[in-house]
Amino acid sequence: MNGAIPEKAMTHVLEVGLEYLESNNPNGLPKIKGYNIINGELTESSDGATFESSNPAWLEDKLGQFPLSTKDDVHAALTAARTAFSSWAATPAPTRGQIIGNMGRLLMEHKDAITALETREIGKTLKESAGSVQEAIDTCLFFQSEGRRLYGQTVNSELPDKELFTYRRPLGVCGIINACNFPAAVPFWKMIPAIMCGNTCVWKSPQDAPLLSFALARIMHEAGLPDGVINLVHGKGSGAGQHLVDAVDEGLVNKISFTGSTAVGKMIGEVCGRNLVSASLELGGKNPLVVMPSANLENAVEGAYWAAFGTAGQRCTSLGNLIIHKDVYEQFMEMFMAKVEATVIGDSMRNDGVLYGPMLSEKYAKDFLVGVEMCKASGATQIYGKGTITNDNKPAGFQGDASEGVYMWPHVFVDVTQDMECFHEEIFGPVVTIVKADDFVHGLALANASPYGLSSAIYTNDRLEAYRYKTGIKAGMTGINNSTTGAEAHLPFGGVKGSGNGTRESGIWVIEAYSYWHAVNDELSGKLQLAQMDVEEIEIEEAEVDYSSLA
Ligand code: UN1
Repeated sequence: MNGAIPEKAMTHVLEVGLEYLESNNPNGLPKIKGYNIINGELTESSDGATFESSNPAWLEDKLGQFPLSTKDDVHAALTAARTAFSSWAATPAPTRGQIIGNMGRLLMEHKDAITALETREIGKTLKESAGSVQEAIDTCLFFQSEGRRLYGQTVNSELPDKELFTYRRPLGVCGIINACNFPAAVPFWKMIPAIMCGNTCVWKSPQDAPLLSFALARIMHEAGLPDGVINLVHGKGSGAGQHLVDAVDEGLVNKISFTGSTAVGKMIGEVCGRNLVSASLELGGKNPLVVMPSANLENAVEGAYWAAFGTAGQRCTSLGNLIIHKDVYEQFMEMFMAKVEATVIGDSMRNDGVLYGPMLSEKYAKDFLVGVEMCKASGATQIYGKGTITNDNKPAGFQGDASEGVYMWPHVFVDVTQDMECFHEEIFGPVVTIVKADDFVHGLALANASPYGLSSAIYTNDRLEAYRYKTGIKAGMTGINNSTTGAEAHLPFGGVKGSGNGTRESGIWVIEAYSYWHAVNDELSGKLQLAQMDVEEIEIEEAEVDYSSLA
């Protein structure tokens, strides 16, 4: 080599800066050449194909160009993850935790830039993007010290001179597929505990947030992550993500963790099930929020409004069915609609006081409009909302030039009943379906009647009602006098029924999803002792006492 730097080393993720492409971006922001990161190296797709990422608040603003990964690319990433596994699994857990802590510290250092990038790529308000980045930081800080625990147990044996132990062991190669609505928080919810437990990952970035994912993966490497432990592949539609799922059938994946739609989650669950591969599935929600007469109505209106329209309704925890007790229905609706009509919508990069921005991408906008049509076809009464916001069709609070991005009106449907499709179906976007309840029992029954069971909430100042709701609702998460959204990074996150397969993200509970229990026994007696059979038996002795004489 005569001292020349081998070409491969020059493409290492840490050895090249960002590459800027020619762009006509109206806001003067750069367009980046994005790469897959496989075994620490920046790679293009094997056939050279690419796709672009656009700012949904300003579609002409192109953030970058990314590899449209092929099956070969996904397989190269899986091979890298498989190769890196044994040495990563053998790295002491506190050291793995230290690297995770470094990730959190780097994220703190770059928080403003990452926040702005998230807003530019998916249109969430700056405040909300900062929240999502903070959730990723919180996850790193939590799991940094979990690396110093990752406890197993010492268990007493039933035989003498024998010791029993339990150890948490990593599963192997994890396929990570997340939606784009929490593009910093959710992949960290998955990959941070995965690598803390000693697993390696192939991360398929969401098609609408490839630049943010690329930046995060680079930060992870800067933090000291060894090559091949997290491998990033970009892709679109049923491309790279499907190749990753197909690889389960080929025996190349030991775990899939997926956040997205229930339909895709069921497909992944089937593939994993037939291969006995563990799957974590965080799926849709039609989250109910019940308002009872004893509630502080102002507080309830605020919580319901935020749950329905914050993030433009694009959280899996967003409010679906708003269930209002008939005695406070009129009063609640008057206050609620006053807020809805005053909603400020726009690009938070350029306007202050925005409640929500554009849809996450054009694809989400298209799907949302199908959901609105479904509400109409269900027979619900539409009292607010006129579809896509345009310069000729915009609510009073819209800021800016609507033709630049993909913005939606807030939508409100009333007279919704349990027999309607819109009562049961999740609609990802700014819409709420409103149901009237006769009493608490009816309200709880309505809250339990959807096929989902992710988040739920009740506003009441009656402690017994709150208790009965908490114990009677079938959901993974419940807010009492709070909105349906806003789970914290150290509580178990996940759902029941159509919302998932019972696995949890976050906190200590997620560790179950990325490790298996290994039971070890150490026979010190120098002989074969048979469990159950060679155990000393203690006879129950015949007692002289006549207990019946005591009564
Ligand atoms: C999601 O929409 O997939 O509880 C995650 C919340 C957020 C996370 C939502 N902390 O709403």
